[in-house]
Amino acid sequence: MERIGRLLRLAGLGQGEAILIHKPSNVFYLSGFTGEGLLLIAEGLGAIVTDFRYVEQAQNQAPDWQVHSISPQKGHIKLTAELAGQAGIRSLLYEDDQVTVKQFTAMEQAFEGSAFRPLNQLPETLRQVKDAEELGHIRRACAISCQAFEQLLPRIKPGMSEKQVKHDLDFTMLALGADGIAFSTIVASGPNGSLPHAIAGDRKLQKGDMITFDFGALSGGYCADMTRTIALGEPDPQMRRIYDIVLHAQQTCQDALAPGKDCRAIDQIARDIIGEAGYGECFGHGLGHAVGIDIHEEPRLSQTATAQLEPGIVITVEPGIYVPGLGGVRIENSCVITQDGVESLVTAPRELIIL
Ligand SMILES: [Mn+2]
Repeated sequence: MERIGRLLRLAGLGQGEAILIHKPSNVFYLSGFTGEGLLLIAEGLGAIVTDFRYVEQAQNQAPDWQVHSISPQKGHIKLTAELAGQAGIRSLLYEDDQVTVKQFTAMEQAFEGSAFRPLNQLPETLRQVKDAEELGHIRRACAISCQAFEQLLPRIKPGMSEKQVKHDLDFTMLALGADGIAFSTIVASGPNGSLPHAIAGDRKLQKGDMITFDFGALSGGYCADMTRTIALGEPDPQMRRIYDIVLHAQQTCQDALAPGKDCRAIDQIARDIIGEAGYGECFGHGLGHAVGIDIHEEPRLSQTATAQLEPGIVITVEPGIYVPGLGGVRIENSCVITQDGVESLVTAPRELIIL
């Protein structure tokens, strides 16, 4: 319940005010509950509203919380409104980036006479700085990902399809103890590498291909995120040069991470390196994003970022160059900001591997 205390302090809730949580990642972060349902939180009140399927699970995962089960006559919103009424709640903070218009209409009816205002992503603000337990999960997810990649490499052969390689990598992560896959694994070979979010398909690997792998294991509810680009046989000279530019950008930006650093300035370092090498137009996405329960969290390293780094933030550094018709290169580490600098949780080598 320590996270609830911090949330209540951050929100500065007064008498008769409560917080409603619908977003699954926030439900998990605040309560530990991984099933479907919502949270009603106020001073001295922590309630999970769920259905029959999850009652026992909620009691086990969130032993300090009241667990309430809906019925055919009383759905999530009606039951929550009843609990709020009993607690004297007249004002609610809700997730306006999650609740649907339909749900909000039902809330206004059920919580008759209550005032609603946006929660403004306060749980996500708390989630930016990871505690020791969270870092342990992300560290393990990254270690599994690196180990799986190392095991996969000798099995990659010309003639395999991107899909076959993807399934092998996913299976290897699971066999090594991952609870799941953090997001759909990207395997992009040859010219497909110019698509930053390519979908692994039936294209067969050929000698001379560069292949980009963007993947991560899930462990304890937390994501790893890493990208490596390798060559299957001697690559095209231009691709080799592109690799060296991206590697230089990745290393320079990662080394620049430290508490107090400006997220926008870090992104600019990559943009300057890639721009000066003549590929500015071929790097169209942000340099990185925080990672945790969700694969994409705040803060970001981007041209519009306003945040500064602080210890405990886990953030990716993933510059890339994408040339339509030719291919692409991206190299990505998930890094934790430490008291005086940075540590990469991804330990796989970044230098070009030629199979
Ligand atoms: Mn990423």
